[in-house]
Amino acid sequence: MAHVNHGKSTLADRFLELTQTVPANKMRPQYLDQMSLERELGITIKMQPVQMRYKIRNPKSEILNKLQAPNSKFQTGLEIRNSDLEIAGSEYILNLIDTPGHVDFSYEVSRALAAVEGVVLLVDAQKGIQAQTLSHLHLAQKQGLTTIPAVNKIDLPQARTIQVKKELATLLGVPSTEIFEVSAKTNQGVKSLLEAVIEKIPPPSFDEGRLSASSALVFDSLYDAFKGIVVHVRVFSGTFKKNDKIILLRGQIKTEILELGIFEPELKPQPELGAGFIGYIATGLKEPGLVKAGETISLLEDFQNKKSRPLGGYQEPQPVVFASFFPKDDSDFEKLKVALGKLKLNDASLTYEAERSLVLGRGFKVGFLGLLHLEIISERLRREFNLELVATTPLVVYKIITKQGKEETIYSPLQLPLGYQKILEPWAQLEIITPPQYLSSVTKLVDKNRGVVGETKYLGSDYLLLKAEAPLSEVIVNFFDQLKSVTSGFASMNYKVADFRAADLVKLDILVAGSLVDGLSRIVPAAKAYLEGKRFVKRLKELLPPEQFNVILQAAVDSKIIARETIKASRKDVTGYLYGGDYSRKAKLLQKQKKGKKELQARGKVRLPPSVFIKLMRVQA
Ligand SMILES: Nc1nc2c(ncn2[C@@H]2O[C@H](COP(=O)(O)OP(=O)(O)O)[C@@H](O)[C@H]2O)c(=O)[nH]1
Ligand SMILES: [Mg+2]
Repeated sequence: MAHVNHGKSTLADRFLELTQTVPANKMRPQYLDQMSLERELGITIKMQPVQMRYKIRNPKSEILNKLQAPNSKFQTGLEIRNSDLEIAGSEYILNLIDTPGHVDFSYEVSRALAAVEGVVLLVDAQKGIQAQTLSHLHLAQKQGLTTIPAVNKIDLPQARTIQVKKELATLLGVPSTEIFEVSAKTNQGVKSLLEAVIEKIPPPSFDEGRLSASSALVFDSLYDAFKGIVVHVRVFSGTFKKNDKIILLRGQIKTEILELGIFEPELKPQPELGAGFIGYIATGLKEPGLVKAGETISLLEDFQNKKSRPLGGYQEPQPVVFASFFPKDDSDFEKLKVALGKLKLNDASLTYEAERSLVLGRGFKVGFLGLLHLEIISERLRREFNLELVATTPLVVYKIITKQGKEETIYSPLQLPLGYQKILEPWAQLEIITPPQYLSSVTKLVDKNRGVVGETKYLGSDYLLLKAEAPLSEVIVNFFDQLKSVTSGFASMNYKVADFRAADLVKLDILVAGSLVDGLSRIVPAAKAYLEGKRFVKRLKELLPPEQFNVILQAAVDSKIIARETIKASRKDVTGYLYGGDYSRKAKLLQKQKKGKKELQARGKVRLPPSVFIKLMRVQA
């Protein structure tokens, strides 16, 4: 695990080569980024498990001792006994999960951590400790996982290897000498790091008493047209075989194992999956809603003998931003419903609920962990499910105190009643890591976004950890980009939602061709409403394609117009293909065009794709 871009997927490549998991002719950079979207964006979105085998030629005595622990039977058919360890060249099975590093995908990281014994914490030798280095480390420490710290990219001319090692050592409270130095590019130090994983991370241990009560934790899943729901599991106890009857303990769903196996990283069928293994189980279940991340799978037999106990499971993540998705074609509603169900299997952080809009028809209100998450989901719906969508402006959740003094949650500005006492908005706690020379710029930025700066702490001599609080709506929109720009790209940040606070907020409406576009309304600070409205219609003008008529764009607060722009008509020459003669046909066509324009104008219906909304959200404040 690491902050985004510190080299996790590239280091995984070297491990795959070293262990000959992927043949040389099939190797490509960031091999574990299997989705086309990941490859295009150059970032990891999904965690990806893979099983590797590695032989140590000259095992160190230390390793031998570790493995002599009782019950370290971690491979079916391979029992580690003292005699095995005496022969040089013991083979080890390693289950690796490559994780994403972007803050929007932290839920992926936390689910992966529940399936493993330890982590490699990677830090870029040039960039040093960044926000997700800290937040992920905290997650691993909470799980009590063994952490192996390593500095990556030591080949870079700008590498600050010595300092970064010191920073990491201070953070972890260990001597600098315990920090590994690697280059995932040149392969330097990679072998020692892999061997350290074997040496330092304990093999899976099993509680003898539970060996018979089979249990496997579902940490992820995907939908396959033939195999149904394929769950990704970490087996904690017992052994699962093909055709075994199983039960999902929380959902109380019974089924049979169609197929099971390991990740290479492609699915590779196996006869069985034993305790300690990470692998997949094809359940044959076709209803996507049946399986949730955090489920425990047990053999039906154990359940009937009352031996099965559910494993810890996961906390559901809290969405921070909501947008509504409507199919462009109303008849695609069912298709969208099925698509969201299938996507949720593969993205446990997704939440959604059916919704109806007067203008946009039937759709879903969808919750996301951030704007990048929103962007990824709308893109996956388009690519993987062939859906053309219309979306509403992404918004954080607000609360209002009604006239009667009751507290209500508002997911969309349209839900704002005419009268209310006050609006409360969510606030976020921020952790910003920045070189000290940018402290005043960062403070100014927090201030400009209605936030307040808290305590600061040095992490080594080159970096400061700054705590701050700010309204969530400011944080999710463009705070991060601004932070990057005022610190020349050096700062990073992490945030979590804290509480709700009262603020002077108003509803800003957008009218296109005279009628309100219900998906474009937003809640904004009263003091910023005028400027925001002006910017919004201006940006909208740039984003919308011209129609055959003049389109007037307006912004309004409390039914008062505060800004206006016009998109000039682009008159399509519908008669162009008619040469001379036949005047009456020409006239007819012109007549038809006029009528079409009128209809369009009357309906004022301008449908916006999700990409336009996401761009609108990125308007610089
Ligand atoms: N110079 C150098 N570049 C590296 C090294 N490791 C990774 N990179 C580059 O850093 C970028 C991010 O790598 P990636 O593996 O996708 O990072 P991830 O987001 O942590 O998975 C890519 O352009 C890699 O080629 C390294 O050891 N040295
Ligand atoms: Mg990656």
